[in-house]
Amino acid sequence: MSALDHKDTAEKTGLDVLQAWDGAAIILLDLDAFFASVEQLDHPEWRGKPVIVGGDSERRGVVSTCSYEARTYGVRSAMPSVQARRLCPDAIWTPGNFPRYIALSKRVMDFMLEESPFLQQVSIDEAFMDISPGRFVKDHPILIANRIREKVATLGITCSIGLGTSKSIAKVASDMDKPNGLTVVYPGREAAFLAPLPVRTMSGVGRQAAKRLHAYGIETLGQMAAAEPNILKEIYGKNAEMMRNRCLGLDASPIETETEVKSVSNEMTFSTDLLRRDEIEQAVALLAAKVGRRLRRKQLAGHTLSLKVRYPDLSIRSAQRTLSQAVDDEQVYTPVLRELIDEVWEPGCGLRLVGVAVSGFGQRPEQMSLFDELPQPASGKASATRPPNHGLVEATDLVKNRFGEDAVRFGREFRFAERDTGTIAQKKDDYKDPLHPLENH
Ligand code: TTP
Ligand code: MG
Repeated sequence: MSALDHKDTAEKTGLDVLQAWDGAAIILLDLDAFFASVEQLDHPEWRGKPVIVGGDSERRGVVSTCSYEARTYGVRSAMPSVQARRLCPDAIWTPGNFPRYIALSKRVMDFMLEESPFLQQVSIDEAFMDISPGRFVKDHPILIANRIREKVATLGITCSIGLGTSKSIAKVASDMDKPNGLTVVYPGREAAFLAPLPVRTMSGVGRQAAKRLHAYGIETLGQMAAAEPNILKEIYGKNAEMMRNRCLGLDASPIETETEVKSVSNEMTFSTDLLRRDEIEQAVALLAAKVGRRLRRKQLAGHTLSLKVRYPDLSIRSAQRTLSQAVDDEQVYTPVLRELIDEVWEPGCGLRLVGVAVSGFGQRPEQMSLFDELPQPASGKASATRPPNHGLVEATDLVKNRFGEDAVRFGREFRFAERDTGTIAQKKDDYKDPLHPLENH
């Protein structure tokens, strides 16, 4: 049975009596041409036209994404803007509006959470969710998927959903009928669904792996599932059997609802390099405050402080310090970060970027150093070190929670507000493939 048959099944089942769903049910929702669709929503005059969200071609920018109209000209994500301009000279260009994309993304995730608590968001526009019929979820998975699609449509954008018994099936299925499609792979149909598809369709089969598979005449996932063990071993090492299982639709990787936070960080790139120590200290203090606020919001306190800088030649240096007590208050840790400046910077050097991170949330080191006089937490999660005037930070947090990020700003924040470049920097994590501890192999 081909993928299209499954699509038909999905469409028909909306009307007919639904076939019982026996087993796990996982969906992957992916918004269609996300940033570009939001731009077309917000600028009605751009609808039906090629729209490109991306960086300036004069400044060696790249395409973030583009509308489906622009895709017909061959424009793609991550393409150099110069090339995109050549392919589609009449396109409408926009640098994008990241806060707006985040707000809409959050609305979509909230719609999903109305259906099941087992959500794993993997990028700004993509999330897995476990909707296996059971204790938390009562309705048929197809009803749930359609309900989510309808709610997303009320926002003025569309999504595509893949539904199957595992994450890898849901992921492959979500791509089969874009935009605005629902592709269902019923339990027991996994291997047949995957068999005719090109190997590249599967998470974990990158360009290099595909090349090597092609050299053995392996073009489809069915052929890959039936490949000689040695071939998969040569390409995937100890992950060979896991990959074979994936090709058979036997992937068992669970939904990871709580992506464990490993560090909280913030960085700024400056339109003109920072040259003076006082400027660098101010940048560090501003970033430290932002990180502190996020730590407190997440109720995290960490032991390790990191300072990262990038020089005009784009090289990076960083320095770390581990404290005996967990910290979440910038009044406590900014002085330490200031000391770290000397480890990464010398007078006369320009800095293009400064970054601050707090990590080490779990550990409780034996050794006391910086805050020897403070009591160690007795047990459980490390509690944070608090200075006498911690109340000021808490009061500021409260006002910002209520009235927004700009409600309270210290003098130092104004000085830098106009200097960062305002580029839309997506966290690398946003693109990580949730299924692939394999890509590095
Ligand atoms: P994708 O889901 O990969 O792309 P998309 O939503 O634009 O298109 P599709 O219909 O094929 O799903 O990425 C989601 C958003 O992330 C995308 O709208 C823009 C952003 N993005 C980048 O900024 N750079 C990139 O290289 C990619 C792939 C995405
Ligand atoms: Mg998308």
